[in-house]
Amino acid sequence: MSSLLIKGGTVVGPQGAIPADVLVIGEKVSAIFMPGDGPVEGDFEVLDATGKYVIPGGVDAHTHMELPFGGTFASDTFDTGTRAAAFGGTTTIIDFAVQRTGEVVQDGLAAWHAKAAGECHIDYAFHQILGGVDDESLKAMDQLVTDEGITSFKLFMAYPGVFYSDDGQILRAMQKARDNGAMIMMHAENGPAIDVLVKQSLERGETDPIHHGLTRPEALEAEATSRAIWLASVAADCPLYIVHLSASKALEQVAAARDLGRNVFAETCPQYLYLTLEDQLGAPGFEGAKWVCSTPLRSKHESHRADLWKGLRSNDLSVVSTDHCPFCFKDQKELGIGDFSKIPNGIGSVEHRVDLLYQGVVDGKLSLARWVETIATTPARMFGLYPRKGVVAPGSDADIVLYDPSARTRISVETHHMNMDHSAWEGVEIAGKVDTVISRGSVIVSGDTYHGRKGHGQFLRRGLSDYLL
Ligand code: DUC
Ligand code: ZN
Ligand code: ZN
Repeated sequence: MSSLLIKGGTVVGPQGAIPADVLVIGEKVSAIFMPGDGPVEGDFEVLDATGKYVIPGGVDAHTHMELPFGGTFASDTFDTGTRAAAFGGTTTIIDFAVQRTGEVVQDGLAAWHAKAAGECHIDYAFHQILGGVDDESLKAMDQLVTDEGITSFKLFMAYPGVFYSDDGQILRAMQKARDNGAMIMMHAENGPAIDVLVKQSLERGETDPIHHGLTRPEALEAEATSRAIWLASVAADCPLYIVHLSASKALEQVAAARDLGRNVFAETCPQYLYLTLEDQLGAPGFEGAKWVCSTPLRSKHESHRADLWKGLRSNDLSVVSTDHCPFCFKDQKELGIGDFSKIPNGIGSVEHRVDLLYQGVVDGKLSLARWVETIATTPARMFGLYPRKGVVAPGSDADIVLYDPSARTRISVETHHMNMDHSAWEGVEIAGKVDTVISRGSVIVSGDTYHGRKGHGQFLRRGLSDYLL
């Protein structure tokens, strides 16, 4: 069995930062020592972590590899997307298996297993999208929780005719989740109202990408968020997790529910912390298509970004995921030239989340401990992967990142590993860098060199969320 001694670094977890050495035996963390107290000789490789943070590998709880969407497919496969994730210090993804209306849930899940099996470079798990809530899919929810290790279900209040569920369907799924302990993940935007605004906008001849954002106003995210929270209360406080929260008023709804002690949680994504409606989505011509995603980027003239950072500090936002849903500009985003509503929705960031959030530490917006919590520990706990993932502790999987705060990262399409012909983060510089990435005891990235392999990643059956009352 191979062994590694990670020496001289600073181990960071939710409890803070402590200088310590970490012994890895096989695929697991075996022991943590006071600096220098570990074994001095033996059959192990020494990794010098002097000057580096030793953190748990990132857990990205929201990705969409190969998602069929808007007449095309998300451009990363499980192969390209998980390799890119590894380069960026993420060692676990939770992707979304899809059941479309009329399909059997288990068939949708089987299709996702077929896409991912043998292709992944890092460990992976699935949530299940329910595109049609009926007697059969409700029964399937129990089976997935009990037998398949799928313990969270995404519903959509948006996208009528595609993934949309009405309030009655949502309530039924929530009641089922209350019974079996699963988490309901909600895409909270009022889809029917958005469709009216989109139609009116197009009738006025407004076709540019910025109208994607203008027709998905904050009020329709806040209203849907509030409605989801009320529906969950009717379902006896069913666990509810709002995905890709982007707007201040939606966050207010989540914070109010949490103040009441409710089982309500939310994530945001790097794009909402940094990018804006005006500067990116409103870029000249069709350029803004690169930043078409839902929920949309919000106005820089309002307080969204500052409020989201505050929400991360206060734990009203518990997790940062990417909603990685990449589309190339050529032939994919271009499907929406002349009609913003036909631009495939999504931004690719799976490679950059750990770095982008570290920049929040550098900028004084997040503590080191909170960085690790939001990118690794909390997503692992939220979705039943803890303590196997999300922490550097004896017995946990040796998914470890050595992060170098004295190096720099410059993001560019020229250097990224995602299967995209552009970067939503082109030219962004981070005052830190992923140095070494270890997945289940194997060094898969060191510096800019890749040592991993397709097929190393294993499917993870998940338990119930740690946070349930
Ligand atoms: N939002 C996106 O931006 N892409 C995929 C689906 C979604 O909800
Ligand atoms: Zn969504
Ligand atoms: Zn998504």
